[in-house]
Amino acid sequence: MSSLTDDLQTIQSQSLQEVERIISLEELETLRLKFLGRKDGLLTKVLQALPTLSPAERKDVGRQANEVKKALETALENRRQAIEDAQIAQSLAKESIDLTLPGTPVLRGKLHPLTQVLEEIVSVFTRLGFNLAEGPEVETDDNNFTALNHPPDHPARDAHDTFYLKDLKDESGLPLLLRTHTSPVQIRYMRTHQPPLYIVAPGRVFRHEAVDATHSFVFHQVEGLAVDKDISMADLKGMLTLFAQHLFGPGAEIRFRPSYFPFVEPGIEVDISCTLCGGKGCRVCKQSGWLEMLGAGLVNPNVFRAVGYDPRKVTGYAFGIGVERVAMFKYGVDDMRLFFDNDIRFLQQF
Ligand code: 2NM
Repeated sequence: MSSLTDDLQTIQSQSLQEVERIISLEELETLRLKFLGRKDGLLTKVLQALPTLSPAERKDVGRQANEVKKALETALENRRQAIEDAQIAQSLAKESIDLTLPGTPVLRGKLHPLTQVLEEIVSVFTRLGFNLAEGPEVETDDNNFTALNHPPDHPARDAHDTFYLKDLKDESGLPLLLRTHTSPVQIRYMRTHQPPLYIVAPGRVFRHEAVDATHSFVFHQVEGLAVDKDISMADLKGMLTLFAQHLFGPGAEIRFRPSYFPFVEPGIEVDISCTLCGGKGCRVCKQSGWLEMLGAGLVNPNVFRAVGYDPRKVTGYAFGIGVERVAMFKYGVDDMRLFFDNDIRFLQQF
């Protein structure tokens, strides 16, 4: 009897000591099995021996054994809790986020400067009530030239100026071409709509010419067209003044110079006062105080006849704006090719 009591005391002190040294949940389980395992546990064996004892001994040893068991179970549970707490604390320390570290930069895309300027020009007119009109880049000879009052021998029709798709023919057997302006969009629109009409036609156009600082074989235009009763040069001037002031500020002025385009009569070229230098003269306006900005005029009656309008009943104005040209003035860029190189260091500035 006293040997079992001694055993229990040894088990208690030994097991409680061992619990304190344990640092992992695996070791903890091994220890639990060593003392409390169902078959071979040291304490279990004592409990299994109880029936061989006399009733009096059984009571004493049984109570003592239960106390040792409770004490060990409590110690194991406390240790388990301590190990888990330590593990959580460790992983928190390892995974903690330093909110003072600089973030990873997120690269943001944006619209190409030419698209920004094109959309800005278009919005000046759409907010004044113009409708947006678009059309194909591959056009017929009629839409691009004939209906726009270009005679058969007009130099713009020369293969040195226009890209012809010589294997593709329209219904009259004439080769299709890459549009040289967005005016054919307006021809299509007039053929399918009746006046009054106010439209802007933005888009990409193509001319067969050498590339340099101020020319590209592909560029962008925004053309406008107003057809109504009694449209005059004064309406055109008012509209273009609003455009100039939007683009270059409320102090901007415009001036008209006579010029010639087959689809208008009279034709004019329009200068805008250079508000980059306040008209005093600078690098961008080449010291003149004026920027040559766009072409315009009153729609030639031949154009109206070509689309089935009666030129005795309606008049109209039209204008054509070069987007690259405007972007160069606006940003002081002196070489158009920069817009097409697409060097990210250039594009990021806009
Ligand atoms: C320009 C200059 C002058 C123009 C004319 C037309 C149309 F279709 F109505 F006849 N559209 N655009 C025009 C007139 C374009 O660009 C420099």
